Amino acid sequence: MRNFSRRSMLKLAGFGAAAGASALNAKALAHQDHADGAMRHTVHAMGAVGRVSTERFDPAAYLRSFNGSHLPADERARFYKETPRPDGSLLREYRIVAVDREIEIAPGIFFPAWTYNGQVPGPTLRATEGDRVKVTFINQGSHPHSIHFHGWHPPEMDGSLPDQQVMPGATFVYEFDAEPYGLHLYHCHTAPLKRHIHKGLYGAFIIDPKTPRPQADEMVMVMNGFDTNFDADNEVYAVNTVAHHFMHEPIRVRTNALVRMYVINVTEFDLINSFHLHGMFFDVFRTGTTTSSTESTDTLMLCQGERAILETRFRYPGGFMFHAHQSEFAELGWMGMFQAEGARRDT
Ligand SMILES: [Cu+2]
Repeated sequence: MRNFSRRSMLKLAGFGAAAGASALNAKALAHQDHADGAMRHTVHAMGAVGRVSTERFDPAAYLRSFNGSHLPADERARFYKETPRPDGSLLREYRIVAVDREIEIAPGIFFPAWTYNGQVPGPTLRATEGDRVKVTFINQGSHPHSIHFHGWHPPEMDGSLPDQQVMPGATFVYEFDAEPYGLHLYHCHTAPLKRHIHKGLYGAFIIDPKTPRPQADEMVMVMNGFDTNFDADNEVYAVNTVAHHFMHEPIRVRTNALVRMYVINVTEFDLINSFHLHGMFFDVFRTGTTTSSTESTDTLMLCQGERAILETRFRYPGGFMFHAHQSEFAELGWMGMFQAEGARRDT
């Protein structure tokens, strides 16, 4: 695998360099003459040049997949099963397998990942408060791993201590009640922790309140980064793993409809990450542990491991950019577009 520095990634992304210029369209390279004629500026295309194959992992399918809802029925049945319990709650059983797999994170850039069920992030797990969650974890990877869930659970289910590591070839069953409601995480908790998380062993764990949140168009956005040359610094950033994916394939939403984003920061090596949405404001439900919003903003800052539910309604049809407000992260892949369709909402 070739090594890429942050600078060479910036070049690949088409910023400030001629790299890949032949692939940029003429419109994007339109020149602007300044009044004094002394300076000529080039408007560069935004986003990586080329495309990442979505055959093995499609960030758009991941976006709206809960408990494997996008999978064919037989494939889903191998991963997830729900059984009603006498009190009206559900027993939710999952099968999660750790496997080493090379994944494509930007056009032609491959990363030797460690994955849950072959994907980064791992599948989104979703339960309702009071359900019983039972996860059979099988380690088929080359290193010891575990699953550490955020939320209430007894210490023996924590997956963090040395004697709780699951050796290659071994299996462990995690079982606990789903609480509290909110937007949580699961991730490997094997030392060195930052390496095990950064290699791709993480996923979203949503617990819905017993009285459900209002019907909405829901999506999961995991802010992640990849250190492709192992210098403890990320070269590629993304939402849902693939750099600039949603620049090429905008997230389609309807105007007026309630849009709910489950936003999680699992970026390693950078202390914070952020989510900025153009042209509107959104309501924030920090950690998802309230049903009334605590904040209205257009820029949300999240520390490592922090998450929030965001809700908004698109007022105008058209394209709206979203990206990290750390400009460098945006240029290295953490940037996307919404495409809103429908009638304009005049308020
Ligand atoms: Cu691990």
